[in-house]
Amino acid sequence: MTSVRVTAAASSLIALLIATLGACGSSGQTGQPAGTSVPAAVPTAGQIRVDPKGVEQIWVPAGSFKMGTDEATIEQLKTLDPPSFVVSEFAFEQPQHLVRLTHGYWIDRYEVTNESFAAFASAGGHTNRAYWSADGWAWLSAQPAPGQAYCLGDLPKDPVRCVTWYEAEAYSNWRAGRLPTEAQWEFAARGPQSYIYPWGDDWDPTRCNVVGSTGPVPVGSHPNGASWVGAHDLSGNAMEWVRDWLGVDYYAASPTDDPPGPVSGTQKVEKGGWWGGNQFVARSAYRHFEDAPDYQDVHIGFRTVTA
Ligand SMILES: [Ca+2]
Repeated sequence: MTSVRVTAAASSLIALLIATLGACGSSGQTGQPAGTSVPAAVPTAGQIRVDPKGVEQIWVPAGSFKMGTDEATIEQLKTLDPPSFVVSEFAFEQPQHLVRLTHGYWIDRYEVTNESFAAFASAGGHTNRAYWSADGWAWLSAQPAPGQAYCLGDLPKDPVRCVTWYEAEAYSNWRAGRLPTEAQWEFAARGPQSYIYPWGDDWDPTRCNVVGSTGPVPVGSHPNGASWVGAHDLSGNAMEWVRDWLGVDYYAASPTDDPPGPVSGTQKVEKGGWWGGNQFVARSAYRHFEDAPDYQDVHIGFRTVTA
């Protein structure tokens, strides 16, 4: 009988130790007190998910890179006979400066498609005030017939274009996201190595829909041009609205951490170059910004970021 009592006591002690060790292990791994919910694991770079609207997104982890272009690279580019309008814009890529994205984020794997933008419109995107900023709603209310404009190339999987920055903003709100900041967009394209192009430092016209192109192509048509995290068409196809206002001197005073762009302005930055462009505008540091947020044309689309 004695031996039985000892065994039972030992069993209870062992069970208690196991339970205690288990609780300690859980707390040590998650930083959460025992008994609280365990947070989801942090995604890995390039991890793919499908968001609630059915759009594929890629995880970009927190990290640092060199934003903009250094003087030596610009001098080298000038030897390649760039168009005069590009030469005049080089200065806005300077000075190259360190930027740190302190939080990871989900960015669309592809440019927003006609198909996805049509879903936004069908869901009342142009009638639901909740999706629109005050300026965006004022723009929309002044339109004779709100809705998606016809645009050259209207296949469902083509990138949506002929959309204003305001519409891109409203669509992103419908997705429970935002337009990427310029820094988020550029980091998704260049990565910690700060590559010149999404695939590396050497120009390769076969990796993007840019040179000699007469129109958009379905998103993802150039998989060998994907960036370090696997985001497609960051170079070419549709040029992409980003969240930032134009600030020609902003890089000189940009904060290192999560630069949001100037607080106000009249024009928005556009990234990645366009179909029919050239190797200079297809660089990830290139900044095209002559367009107000109510501008639209056949070259300009966007993608969305979700925290
Ligand atoms: Ca693009």
